[in-house]
Amino acid sequence: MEGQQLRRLRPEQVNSINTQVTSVLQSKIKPLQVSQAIKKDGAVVFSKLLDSHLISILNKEFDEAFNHSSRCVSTGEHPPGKAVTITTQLLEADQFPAIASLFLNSIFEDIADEVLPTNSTFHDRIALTHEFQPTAITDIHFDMKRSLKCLLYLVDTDQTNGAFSFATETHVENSAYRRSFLDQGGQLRDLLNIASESESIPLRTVCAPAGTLIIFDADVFHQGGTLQPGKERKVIRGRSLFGGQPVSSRHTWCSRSWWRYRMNPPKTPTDYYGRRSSRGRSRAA
Ligand SMILES: O=C(O)CCC(=O)C(=O)O
Ligand SMILES: [Fe+2]
Repeated sequence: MEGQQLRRLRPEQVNSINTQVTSVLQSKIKPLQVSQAIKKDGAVVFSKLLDSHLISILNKEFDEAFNHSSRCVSTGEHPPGKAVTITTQLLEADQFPAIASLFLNSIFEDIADEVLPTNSTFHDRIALTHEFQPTAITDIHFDMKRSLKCLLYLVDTDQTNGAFSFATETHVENSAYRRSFLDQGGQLRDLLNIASESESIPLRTVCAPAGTLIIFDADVFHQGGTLQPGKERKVIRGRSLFGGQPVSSRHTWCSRSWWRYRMNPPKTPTDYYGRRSSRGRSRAA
């Protein structure tokens, strides 16, 4: 990556940021209640969880991740704008202290353990995205792999700059569909995870100030909204991946599961084909 070396902070600066973040989280988030709400509704929104002081530190670190080089940061494809990923295992103690204290906080790990009980990975990669193209960020979809995500708005976000939306409680049917599809030998890449345009999905749009955090089961139908010309959005998101699912999206050629799939393909309920399509066959999500 182009750019100067990442600015290093003194240990006392790092500690002070860590203390501020932890005290906000501990005062505002009760992991058990939050986990129960996510299991029931599919998502929880903490409007303006962080104050403007922390938000400005996070914005500074966000910009540094895009403009400075570091071993733990890699650049990715993101057609609505640009994206980088922080690999948390490679993070050093003085790098991105606000992002690290927030997204690696044990409060979120407790929630992930409760919602995704089987060997889930916890925020091993943190994605930073900056959207600025006048386009839809995603279709209405649920993720191919079962996961729990924490998504933070770094700027005020509404319908004009890609606000995130979700459809309460839809994770229940979507999870059951994936489970049955995989139990019958289906390949993840064939999962029908995009809602058809003809189906009306009752989305709740999160129009909210910078500092708002959304924790969602990515099996709930959700969508990144559309940006109007000249508008931008900045978000940071951590992902915990459920351990009890295939690591690869297709069966290995001629493996037992591949033969099983060829001889006896999964029976997707017929009405599903009208209502859903697969990521591969739809506009990029
Ligand atoms: O960027 C968004 O608002 C949606 C992102 C999304 O679909 C996801 O993180 O799974
Ligand atoms: Fe998604």
